[in-house]
Amino acid sequence: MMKDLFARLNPLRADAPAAIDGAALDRRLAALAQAADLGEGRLAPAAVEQARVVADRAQARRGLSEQLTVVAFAGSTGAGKSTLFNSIVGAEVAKAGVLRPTTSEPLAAIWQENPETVALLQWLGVTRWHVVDDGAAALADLVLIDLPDHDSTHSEHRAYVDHFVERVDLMVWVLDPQKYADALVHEQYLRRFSRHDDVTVVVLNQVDRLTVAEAQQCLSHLRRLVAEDGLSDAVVLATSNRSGEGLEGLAERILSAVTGRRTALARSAADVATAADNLARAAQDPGTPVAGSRPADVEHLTDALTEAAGAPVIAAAIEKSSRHKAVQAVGWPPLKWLARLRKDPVAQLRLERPGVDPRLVRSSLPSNDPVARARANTAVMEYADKASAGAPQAWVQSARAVADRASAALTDHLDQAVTRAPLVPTRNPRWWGAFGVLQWALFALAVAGGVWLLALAALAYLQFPVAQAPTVEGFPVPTLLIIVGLLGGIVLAGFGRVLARTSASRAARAAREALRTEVALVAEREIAAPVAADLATVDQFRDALRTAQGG
Ligand SMILES: Nc1nc2c(ncn2[C@@H]2O[C@H](COP(=O)(O)OP(=O)(O)OP(=O)(O)O)[C@@H](O)[C@H]2O)c(=O)[nH]1
Ligand SMILES: [Mg+2]
Repeated sequence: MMKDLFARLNPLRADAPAAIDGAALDRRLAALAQAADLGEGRLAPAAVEQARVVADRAQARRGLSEQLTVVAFAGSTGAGKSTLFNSIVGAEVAKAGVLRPTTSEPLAAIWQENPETVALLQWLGVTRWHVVDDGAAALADLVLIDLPDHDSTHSEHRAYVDHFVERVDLMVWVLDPQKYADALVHEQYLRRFSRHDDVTVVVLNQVDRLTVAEAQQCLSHLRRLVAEDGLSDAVVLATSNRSGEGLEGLAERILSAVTGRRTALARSAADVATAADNLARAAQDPGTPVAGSRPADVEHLTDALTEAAGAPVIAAAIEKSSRHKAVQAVGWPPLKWLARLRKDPVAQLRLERPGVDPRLVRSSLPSNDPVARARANTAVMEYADKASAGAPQAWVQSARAVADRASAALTDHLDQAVTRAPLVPTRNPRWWGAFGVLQWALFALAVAGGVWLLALAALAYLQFPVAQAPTVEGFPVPTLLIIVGLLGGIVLAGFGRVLARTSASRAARAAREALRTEVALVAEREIAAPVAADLATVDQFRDALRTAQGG
């Protein structure tokens, strides 16, 4: 029967099931392996593991003869797999019967027994095979397998199906009019292989038991179900072993799979694409562009870290210290010593350590305190979330993990930024010197006036004839000297205070800027750069998946 069936067919009419060659499959396999590597630690381990298993299996199939095409009949018990197998082989090779289930082990039919065929059978796990010797040269490269039922009461039958469904090149699902809509075959098998249109055939067998109208109805319902399973391009045929209907169509499909010599490649390509789909699903990729490192976000992060590094405390200390020193410099000379009694807040914070390696010292700053640390962490996490916006969920998580790891050492880095930054002004404002000189001059005037008056009083007391002190507008000059000296000193001190306040807030601003410059380097190096490096792999992952999916 086999000979008759295939003799009528013209193998040249047979098209290759998919336009894929070995080099293209190798590229897709490499892309899948790369995507799995990039997913490692980011995606659910099962998805990564599954991708690797698929890649390994496809690689193993690549190493076996791709000239040979493995076609298997699977389906529910009693659907007629073994009978169909015999019809195709053209001999009673497989046992078919009324006792359910009949077939309990896979059985292969081969048309040439050579080392390649045997190696392939061994890899498939087939232990029983029949060598057909009917001279059908067109089928020399076919390995046909009859499987046990997938819906068996015997669990090992289902285990066989699960094993073979992952390995054979072309799956032929044989269903019968009673059970073709069973959820089991659709949900547990066909749906899982929605990428496998090219290498899946669904057969509605035993149509001789239906009227022509019923057969039409069943077939179109089955076509709909198969399309809903995602296999809209899969071939769906009606057959009967009794009437012979549809057997030629099935034989033709099998022949085209064999002569096209692309079925093994197409099957592996479909597996690779499915594994890539699963990786994409595991990554929860919205497919939107990744925000990445945006200058405004880095600025925002830098601001937050500058605050966390203690900018408010430092600025306040610098301001206070600057005012304090200004008062010392321009204050009224007799009272200067009072200012010296107060402690310099800059010294208290240990901000001034000329010539000391900043890596070796710690400041006594609030970056060490838990609130500042928490604030820095929040800012870092916010940054990671902003940068990873649009990325697959798996990368949103990994960017957070990268940022979290970076945060651990952040306190130290911020503290070093504080010690590195030139916070304390190295030079005092010039006007301090001028004011100081002026203060001393005014004080000297007052002292001179006082001494002059005392001298006059002493001379008068000692009854010396004393000339009147010179006057200006009726005021004696020594008295004027005292008044001008004292008043001038007080006014100058007051004026100095006002100026000191302005220059102190300038010094505070400069300190804040200097700190921010150092913190910006920390933010870039410790946070933005590692997060960006992590997110750079999103494009690689997406490209790899696209390649693996055949896009
Ligand atoms: N009417 C009709 N009966 C068929 C057809 N194909 C097979 N049968 C009969 O259906 C019964 C089961 O056939 P098998 O080929 O053993 O079925 P199977 O799918 O291999 O069953 P298991 O090995 O148990 O999974 C047998 O009695 C066959 O003669 C068909 O096209 N039409
Ligand atoms: Mg059987």
